[in-house]
Amino acid sequence: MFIDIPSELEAALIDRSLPPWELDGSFLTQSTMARYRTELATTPRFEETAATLRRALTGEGGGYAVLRLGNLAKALGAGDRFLRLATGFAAEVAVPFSPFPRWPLWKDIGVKVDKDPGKSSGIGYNAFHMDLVNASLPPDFTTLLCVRPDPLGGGLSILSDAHAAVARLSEDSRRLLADSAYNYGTFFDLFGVGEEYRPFPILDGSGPGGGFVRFTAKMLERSQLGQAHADAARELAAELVRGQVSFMLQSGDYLIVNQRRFLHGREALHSGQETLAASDQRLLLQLFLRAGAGDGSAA
Ligand SMILES: O=C(O)CCC(=O)C(=O)O
Ligand SMILES: [Fe+2]
Repeated sequence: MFIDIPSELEAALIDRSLPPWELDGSFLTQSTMARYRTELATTPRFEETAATLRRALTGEGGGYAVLRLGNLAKALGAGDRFLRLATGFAAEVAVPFSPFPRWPLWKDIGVKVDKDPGKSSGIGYNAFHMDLVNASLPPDFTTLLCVRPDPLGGGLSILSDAHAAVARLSEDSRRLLADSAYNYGTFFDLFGVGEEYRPFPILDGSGPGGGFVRFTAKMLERSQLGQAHADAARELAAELVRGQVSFMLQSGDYLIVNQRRFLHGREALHSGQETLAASDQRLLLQLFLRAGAGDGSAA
């Protein structure tokens, strides 16, 4: 699931400068998509690398990938030129968009020592979840570009195959998870992700978001749930941990997760975050992708 960029492709990409992207509402425009594709398609081995990426995300047994863009980040810095290349790779998978109208296309996930430690940019354990879990149409893919890992050595990324975890549960638990008995968080001012979904079933194979295991372990502590439904959700959380893989994102690593297949999270950052200057703290950039109809990524 780790994909290296062939060195001749790296060399060509370092010489290439993609134009700024344009947005149509919260989505990257078709003309930016076409322009990036045309530019990148002429670089050596780009098409095969993009195909490898798509296969890792949507092929048999796949569901996430880490594209290793570290050499490009080193050569270009983590500024606009590098972000345009990362956006170009993302656009080979699906359409980049921002569900948050007030945020730029790439949203910072830094370190906030005063925030709820279990939430995005908090310093604690970020339990298994899907992003925008309480939207009727969550992003098909969530992507995280690592600008800087935790210099103190914490913050392993965790991934788990959601459907494999569900398959290990008892039929009783699965029946409970299919009830519209779950809720999480608030919902306001979001674009491109449908309506608020509350309450929702965790297993909803038939709805507009068919195929999602609509789950966040954060609901176990932060939402009011009935006893039996909470127990089933806790079993699912435990199975996700049992099946997890973990790895450290390095500078320039680009993690892409197919939210219809895998759930993600992050181990706690190392203690001592408050002693670091903001410019040294871990920094990721987040981007979401919407699959088009019939491109196979919804499978
Ligand atoms: O910090 C991380 O590695 C993951 C963050 C995350 O999953 C989120 O903000 O939704
Ligand atoms: Fe997340």
